[in-house]
Amino acid sequence: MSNQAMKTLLIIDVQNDFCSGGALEVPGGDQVVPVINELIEKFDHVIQTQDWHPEGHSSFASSHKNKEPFETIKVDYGEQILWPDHCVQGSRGAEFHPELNTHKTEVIIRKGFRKAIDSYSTFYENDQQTKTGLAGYLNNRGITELYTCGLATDFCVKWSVIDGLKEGFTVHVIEDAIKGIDIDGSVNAALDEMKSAGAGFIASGRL
Ligand code: VGL
Ligand code: ZN
Repeated sequence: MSNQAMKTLLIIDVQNDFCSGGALEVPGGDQVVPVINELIEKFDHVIQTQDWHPEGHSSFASSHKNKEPFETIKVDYGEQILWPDHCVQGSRGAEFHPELNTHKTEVIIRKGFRKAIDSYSTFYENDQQTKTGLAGYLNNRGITELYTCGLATDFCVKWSVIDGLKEGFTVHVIEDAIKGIDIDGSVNAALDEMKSAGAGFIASGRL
């Protein structure tokens, strides 16, 4: 099969908790939904990720004494930002946005399901070592090129893009199909980091 026929869309974490009214609302998060629904039609293969935490996950501020959301703590694998409880396994907040078209999705990679470790990237958990299996899956199917979209630009999108490049994939970011949380300029920093790592940027209208 030609490369062109393997064009793959990777949709990151378009879940209720990251959309309006959600526990970890990304400003304008819902706006990516119609853009992504149109994009899906233009791709041969669609993969989704789903943030999927057990109750009491170590990334939740509520799991730590005297900690508030958005404070940072030191853990074995470095620094961890503490979040409001979000994307709890089986909860409505963990479900995909009801208007997102998921029919074409071939595989859903769930992440963050180990209590002691967070996972922003859909390739490795936050220790930067434990693999999710996505690279193996893609290699197995001969998929070499990914077009990335979804939430949040400065966390799960950024780390998925950077680690995808590290794993040897060609990675494009669909610039009008991502939205970020933006903590102290983290969206602009993420865009710079993804560019320096070798990601291509493209507008959805050009696909
Ligand atoms: C995310 C923070 C915590 C994301 C997930 O999807 O970007 N951010 N969990
Ligand atoms: Zn999370």
